[in-house]
Amino acid sequence: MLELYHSPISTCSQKVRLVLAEKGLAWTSRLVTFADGQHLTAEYMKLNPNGVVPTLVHDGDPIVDSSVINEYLDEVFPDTPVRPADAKARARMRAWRQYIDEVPTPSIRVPSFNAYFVPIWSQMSEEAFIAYTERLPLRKHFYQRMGRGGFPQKEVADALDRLRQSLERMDRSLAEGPWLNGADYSLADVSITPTIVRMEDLGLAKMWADLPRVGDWYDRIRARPNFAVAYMPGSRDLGPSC
Ligand SMILES: N[C@@H](CCC(=O)N[C@@H](CS)C(=O)NCC(=O)O)C(=O)O
Repeated sequence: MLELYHSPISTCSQKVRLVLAEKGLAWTSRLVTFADGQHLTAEYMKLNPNGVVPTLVHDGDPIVDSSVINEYLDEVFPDTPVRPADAKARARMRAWRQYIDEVPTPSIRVPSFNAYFVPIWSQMSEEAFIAYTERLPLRKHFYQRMGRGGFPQKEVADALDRLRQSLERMDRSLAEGPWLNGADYSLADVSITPTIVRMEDLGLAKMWADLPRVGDWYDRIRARPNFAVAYMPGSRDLGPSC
């Protein structure tokens, strides 16, 4: 039995839902509401000591981190593979995943948090905000750097610069396409999809207007059957996100 602790709006949860849908796996939804602090309860932190979503529970055993969960799902449920069979192609896919986890994924949080979280934090007292951040096992300093007023303009500009670099890298790779890692849809495409969707939702789609291969890839990503399933109602609503 597969249970997924997740949130509709969470980009990391979207990554895992894309793979579950691609493979046509049945799973039980365990919604975690950030606004209620459900990700920080002692009970949830037993499953995921990082206090973040998603967490997959398979036959009672928790597996954490969206990239790890996705590889696990492909290992345990090999039908409709999302990793290439060839070892070198698989290494290239993992290099993509590593780059995506290191560069665009943390970068999108900067404009995303400013847009979605600041309206909430700005209504909190400084003491309440600091007290909240002290409870965060993974992001305490990240939140404190952001502060109740959001990230400064320079930090937003740097994040957008890194996102542009990622788009250019995608564009070069897609020349050999049709998918990011070559012939087949893979975890490389899955890993970057939520960042591109979030960019669109933040009004940043113009950043790939001069990169038609990225636009074409995104059209094909949205047309895949797993997309509509993974982007369940609420996935793209404005509100607390990450
Ligand atoms: N590396 C982790 C990161 C998970 C993560 O950052 N999850 C966000 C949602 S996308 C979260 O739960 N944030 C809660 C918070 O910021 O307090 C993964 O990929 O699963």
